[in-house]
Amino acid sequence: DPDAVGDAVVLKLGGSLITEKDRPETLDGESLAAACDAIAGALDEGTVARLVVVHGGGSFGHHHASEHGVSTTTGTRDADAVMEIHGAMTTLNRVVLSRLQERGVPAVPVHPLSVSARPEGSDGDLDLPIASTATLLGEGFVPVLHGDGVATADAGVTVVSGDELIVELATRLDARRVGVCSTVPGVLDADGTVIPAIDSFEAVADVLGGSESTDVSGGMAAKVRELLALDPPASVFGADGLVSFLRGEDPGTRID
Ligand code: IP8
Repeated sequence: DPDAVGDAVVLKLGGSLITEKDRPETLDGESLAAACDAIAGALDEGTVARLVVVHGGGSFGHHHASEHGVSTTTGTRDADAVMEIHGAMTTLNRVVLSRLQERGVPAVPVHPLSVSARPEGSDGDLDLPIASTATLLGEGFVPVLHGDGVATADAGVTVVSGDELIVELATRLDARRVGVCSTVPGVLDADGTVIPAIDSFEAVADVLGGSESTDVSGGMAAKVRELLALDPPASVFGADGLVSFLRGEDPGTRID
């Protein structure tokens, strides 16, 4: 793949981490600042050379999506609804960008609604053209993508989650590592203890349950399944683990 960048790290900042999930369009400014400090520090130290950031929706995206009954599989043809979801997400994206930029991180936006689709015949799978992100990375920028609306054949506009985006990005960029930073310290077993490593779904299926989902993008079981299918190793960790992940360590749960 001529677009592959090879040594990129793909990092998701969960919506629950950077926003107050229960209050519409409310930021968790302290957690966002801490995450941006960790990112700026890693780029300064050179422990990460190329970084793509993806952030989730939290109380920005999910609030509007559920208000309009829109999910990753159910779409809308109402342009106002699309603009409410996309508008809230670009508002959050602008804040993330400016928090990164004020720490010297060369962060620039890539809006999924503008570049990707679930096209006819794709069975709902995401097509994410990678040229803009790959070229920005090659030129030294930190592309920042986000959960968004996405054009969907026969459904109008559905939601694309940050989790879908990191899977596509990691594959298309041939990334080195994937990190998922959220408010949970890792994948938890039945006692609430972090499982240090997962290398097969069968080993954890009982603990994770089937498909119970708490937001429009699906629960932990689906997340683990997708990260297992990826080529590069992935880590799921909490805010405390971000500095360590960016140093090349394996905080939380390593999924490989
Ligand atoms: O928080 C979904 O992204 P996620 C964003 O990564 C929207 O699931 C628009 C609801």
